[in-house]
Amino acid sequence: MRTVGHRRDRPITFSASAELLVEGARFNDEIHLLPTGNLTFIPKGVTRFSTHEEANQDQLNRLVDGMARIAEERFRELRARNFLAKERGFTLTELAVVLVIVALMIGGLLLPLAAQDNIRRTQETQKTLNDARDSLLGFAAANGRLPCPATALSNGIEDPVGGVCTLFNAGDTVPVGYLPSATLGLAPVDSKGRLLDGWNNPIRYGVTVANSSAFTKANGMATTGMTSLAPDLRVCASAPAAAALAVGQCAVPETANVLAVNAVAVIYSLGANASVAGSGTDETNNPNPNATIAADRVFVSHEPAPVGAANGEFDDIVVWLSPNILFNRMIAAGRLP
Ligand SMILES: [Ca+2]
Ligand SMILES: [Ca+2]
Repeated sequence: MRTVGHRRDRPITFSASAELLVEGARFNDEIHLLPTGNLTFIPKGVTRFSTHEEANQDQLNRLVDGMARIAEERFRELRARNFLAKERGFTLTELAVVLVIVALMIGGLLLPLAAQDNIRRTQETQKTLNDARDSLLGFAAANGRLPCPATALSNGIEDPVGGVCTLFNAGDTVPVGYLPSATLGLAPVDSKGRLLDGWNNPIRYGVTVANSSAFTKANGMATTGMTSLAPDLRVCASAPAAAALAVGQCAVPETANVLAVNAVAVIYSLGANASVAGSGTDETNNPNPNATIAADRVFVSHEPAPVGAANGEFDDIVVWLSPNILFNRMIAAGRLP
């Protein structure tokens, strides 16, 4: 038998007196005042038991049930708090660190992508230029001459057809225009029929006027004869000094700074900087929209150089036609004796 508060045990009777009912109600109120807050786990009202043991057991059961319920509620509460702590996301500091890392990663990815793109365009352009050179050899084998350059208005057709080629600007001494893609049957071309490089800019073409334009006139090479033919286009390793440029050479004497002294034709792309550059010391030698030097027989070719290089930025891609390869093909085709 347990005593709760100052309750006096009373004998169990089967006829509830008013005094016992009052005592039961008072007992319930006392239970409600226990230090468990408002939760006593004992429901209000009067419950009848046969024995005190049964009453005590019921009280204990309700306490145990109640405490278990509280423990369960606390557990759920704690679990919810932990979940919120885990799911609350990033603080501003953490977010800033993450953003810096992401920016670094993107920067690291973009740079190689841009570089890769440039490499791809360069390789594409190199192949286009080589194909163009092959097509010139084929054209020469078939026609006994080389084509003149195209103009911006000639729709990819050489201008003029089979003769002394047009000089495009005042002061020019060599015809330098666009590769005559339509005459050669090359693609892809723009709306003006000009073969495009990897940056979608038209490819340029210059051809020698040596031997009174024998290389572009019908049967000019055969008539002049191999031993007399002296193509004169220069491809220099860098811009010639003024004295050399004045005589159309890479150097004086021409024993240095020279890649070719007898090119028949030069085919080139202005590179990625076509629209904005071309006036640097080296690029200005390859006629382009931004160059100021008239078209002459001197061209420059070397590895790309960045902005700020001694002779300025350089990204032109230049190939040229050797007279010996041309003669070889012409002989094979029966165009030269
Ligand atoms: Ca360029
Ligand atoms: Ca030049």
